[in-house]
Amino acid sequence: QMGLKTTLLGKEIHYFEEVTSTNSIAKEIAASEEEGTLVIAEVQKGGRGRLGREWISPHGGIWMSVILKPGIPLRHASRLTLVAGLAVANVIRNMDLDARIKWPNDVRINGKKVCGILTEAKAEVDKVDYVVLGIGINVNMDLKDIPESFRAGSTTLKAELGRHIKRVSFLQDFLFELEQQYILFKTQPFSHILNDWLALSDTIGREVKVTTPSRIIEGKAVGVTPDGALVIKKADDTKEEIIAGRCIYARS
Ligand code: BT5
Repeated sequence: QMGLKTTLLGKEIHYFEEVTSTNSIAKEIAASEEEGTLVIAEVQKGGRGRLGREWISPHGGIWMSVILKPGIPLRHASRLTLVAGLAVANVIRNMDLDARIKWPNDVRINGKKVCGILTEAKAEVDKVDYVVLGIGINVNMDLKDIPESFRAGSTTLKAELGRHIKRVSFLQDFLFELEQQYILFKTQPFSHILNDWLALSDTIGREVKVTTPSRIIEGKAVGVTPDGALVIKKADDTKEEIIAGRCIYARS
């Protein structure tokens, strides 16, 4: 098809020039698709981040959603965010760039975001019917294609490497890596993946401020639970686990 090195991921690919959001399309078709189906688009007009935020998706990036059917409990779905972040970081590190992961879903180079991940799941009682793993990677865009308000915190692979990246071969390498990590996810204790993730994350040990829809928690990030929740030690020495939120590093 496009020279993929995978056996599961990308067996079926739905390719679009322009969509609202690949995650939205993937969710619409997920029930009738086999695991591994990919939705990919050149441009997203309504790319979504978490909690209603937008994801800028002009020409030159990789905007894709992977449909997975891991048959896991819903509370474990957020683990797949970590799996995807690890796979993205590994592939970028293979290009000699120092990619780091910021909890829960940002892959960054020199403190600038190059990739975001949006995991959405549908569950019957507690078991997931499907998980849609939405992955956006800034590959060949010019930084001027990113609105000024986001530009300072963003980067692209092209900007970091100073050259154009062949998106098809990048995608082949990424899908191969993601498939390897997904196989490990299904066959090994999650602690193995978590350890690899922790080794590439720059969040633990930092003073952070995490915003959730209901409140703001400040303190030191001291760990990640097996479900991917961030453990924060607050000023009064009590600990809190946060499963989802926006994390900002305090200056220090
Ligand atoms: C994310 O949300 O980082 C998840 C992004 C997921 C995008 C993929 S693309 C394929 C699939 N289809 C979709 O519709 N979505 C997925 P969050 O952590 O909420 O971060 C959003 C924030 O990142 C925004 O508020 C901006 O500050 C910043 N941002 C937006 N677009 C960006 C870009 N292209 N590069 C870097 N930062 C960006």
